[in-house]
Amino acid sequence: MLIRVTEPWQAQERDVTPETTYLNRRQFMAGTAAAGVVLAAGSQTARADILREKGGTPLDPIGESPLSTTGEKVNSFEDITTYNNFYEFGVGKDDPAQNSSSFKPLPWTIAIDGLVNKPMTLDVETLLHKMPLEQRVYRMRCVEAWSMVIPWVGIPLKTILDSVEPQGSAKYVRFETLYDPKRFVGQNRQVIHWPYVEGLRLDEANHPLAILAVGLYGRSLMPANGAPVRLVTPWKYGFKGIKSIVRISLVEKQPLNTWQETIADEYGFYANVNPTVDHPRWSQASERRIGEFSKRKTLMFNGYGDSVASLYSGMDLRANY
Ligand SMILES: Nc1nc2c(c(=O)[nH]1)N[C@H]1C(S)=C(S)[C@@H](COP(=O)(O)O)O[C@H]1N2
Ligand SMILES: [Mo]
Repeated sequence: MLIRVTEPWQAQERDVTPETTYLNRRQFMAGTAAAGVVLAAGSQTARADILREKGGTPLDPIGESPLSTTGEKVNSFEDITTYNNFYEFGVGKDDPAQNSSSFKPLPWTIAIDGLVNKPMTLDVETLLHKMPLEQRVYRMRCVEAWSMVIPWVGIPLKTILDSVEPQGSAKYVRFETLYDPKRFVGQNRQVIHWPYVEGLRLDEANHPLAILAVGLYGRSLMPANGAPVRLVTPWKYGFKGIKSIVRISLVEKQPLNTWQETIADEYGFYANVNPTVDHPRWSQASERRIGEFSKRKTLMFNGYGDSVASLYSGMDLRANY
């Protein structure tokens, strides 16, 4: 039975269909694999209902941005919110959805500081309810060679950066995820150095395609997708899209991002999607679109080259990894 709650983040497991019921049902189904097809379909729907019930407050009004990717099938709410990379909740693809049910993103503030004239503490409620939000449908290409199409809701990062007035010496933007092992169970293990850090060159951050996303499918973000605010840079590998941001700093030197720090010969700073530069352990020439069977060719800059290639003129794209 589903009980509506006004603030989804206040929902306890007992208020909605308990996750344990779903899990027990799934374990039961695993034992009856022969009947699995029909039962699985029912369970998928039930799960999507649960998630929708818990999945954020409606965001309004939302204009569709002309910068949206059109003509491609958008992934389902279920795909987008249950197949995730978010090591703060665990390293498995279904860990973020499973381990985030009690995570309450609000209240939340983001410190915006460093080489700026007007440092500020941004209350995320302001972002959610007082700023002009747009829907942006973007492809997302993970460095692990899978992809999705996601209808984000957010605002251009440039709008936020302009409001703090970056100084002339500011050349890069550094982003930091919340460090709180009590709320992020995955942070109790040192799989990577916490907090997760990412960075962009200031001109990349000011590019119109770069957004701070606060929602998807017209609702505020699920914790698994980086609630309440995460970065989205669709021409770069997914790991640049840092989640649950608490600090944005304008800095002079190129920040050391988490994946470069962790495995420098496999992951770099720019991380522009590039089908001609293979990962040391796999090809980047093609990708698996979640929900499809045959592989797709990966596109240079994930298909956004017309608008972003000029950011890198004169640079060796092979060194862009
Ligand atoms: N803080 C943080 N941000 C993160 C990650 C993470 O583990 N921690 N994973 C990244 C990776 S590898 C990808 S592909 C995207 C996945 O975003 P999604 O789960 O919303 O599809 O988030 C990125 N942002
Ligand atoms: Mo990724």
